[in-house]
Amino acid sequence: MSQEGEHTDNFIGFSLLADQLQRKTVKRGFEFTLMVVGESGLGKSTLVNSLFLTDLYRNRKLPPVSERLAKTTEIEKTTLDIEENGVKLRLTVVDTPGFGDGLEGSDAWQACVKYVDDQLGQYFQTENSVNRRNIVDTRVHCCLYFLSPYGHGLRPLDLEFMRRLQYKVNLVPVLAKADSLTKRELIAKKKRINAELAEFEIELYQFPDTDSDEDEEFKSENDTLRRSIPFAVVGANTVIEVGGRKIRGRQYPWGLVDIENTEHSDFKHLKRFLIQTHMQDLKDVTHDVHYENFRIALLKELESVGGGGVGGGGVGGCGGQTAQGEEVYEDPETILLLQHKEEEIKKMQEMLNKMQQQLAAESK
Ligand SMILES: Nc1nc2c(ncn2[C@@H]2O[C@H](COP(=O)(O)OP(=O)(O)OP(=O)(O)O)[C@@H](O)[C@H]2O)c(=O)[nH]1
Ligand SMILES: [Mg+2]
Repeated sequence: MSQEGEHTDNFIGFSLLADQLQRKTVKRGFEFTLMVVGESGLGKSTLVNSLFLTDLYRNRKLPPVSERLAKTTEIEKTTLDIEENGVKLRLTVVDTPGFGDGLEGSDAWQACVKYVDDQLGQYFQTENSVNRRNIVDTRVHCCLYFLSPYGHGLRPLDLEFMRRLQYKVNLVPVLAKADSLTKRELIAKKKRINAELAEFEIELYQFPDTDSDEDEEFKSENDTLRRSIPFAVVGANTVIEVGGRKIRGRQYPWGLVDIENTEHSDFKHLKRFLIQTHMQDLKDVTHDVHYENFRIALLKELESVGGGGVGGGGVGGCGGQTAQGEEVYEDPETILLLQHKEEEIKKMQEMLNKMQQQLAAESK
């Protein structure tokens, strides 16, 4: 559908979403939240800038590159209201601080998991309040997980992170800084990553199966996108003019990498996947699967808390069952997980109290 020339600086492409949507949604607007997670320095901030922000900042004065590329130190949420061909999109990008190869792993994942959980909890709260006509959906609809191009496959921290997030959010892995790999290395690395993701049973976002009556073009594009996982990306904030055409790219002594050129990276596939072809499905899966799991687990926990004890259900789908019968845990990871669950239950209890107060106030 999108041809050369269409991906100019002032066209993002989400208005093509219209055919996925009902008229009412188009009129009211569309909310979408994307989160980026991964090791420090892999180009998360640069990529979100390349994907959306530079498009949207085109009329504004940009701070110097050095300022824009500062290390991210806290969770940064940027919301942009954009309108294209009469379709409104409220896009939120959640940029998270990267973690290093030190030992701060558990702190790093806790902040991200908490962010995702808080949004699910907030949605639950508003959905259950009297005034629920204008629910603002801040849930994370997609989490891009950045993998290093330098290591051999997945790192322990990558596995840890993805395990914590897999049942809470649509996880989509990306292979960062693809320009540092040759084509052959890239293919080998993708293969290895996919094999390891399967071996460790990491639950990624599942592309929907295409129906036999669906458009051939759509089917083949869905397959291309599915096969691109992990999307090999190159980010760049620099706009370079080549032959009168402005492109976003990285300049090297040996040549130029045009990030939107599908020969160089999957950047364009990723952009299309996110804001054109699969945005609606990412939202549906968030609501029907991740939110539903969270809601059911929360209700179960609240029920058991109300019944005088805390059960051992998987809150928010952290995965796995706790042992039945004797509760003796020696494994530090299990102890940590239980502590985390206890904190979650406490948080839910607080949320329930707040909701009850709110309901009481509203019914007055
Ligand atoms: N070669 C190459 N360099 C990149 C790419 N993307 C970003 N960079 C560079 O990598 C450095 C780090 O980029 P950031 O976008 O700040 O990385 P980050 O993941 O947000 O880092 P933290 O905020 O610390 O988590 C910058 O100097 C970027 O210019 C890429 O695709 N290829
Ligand atoms: Mg950053």
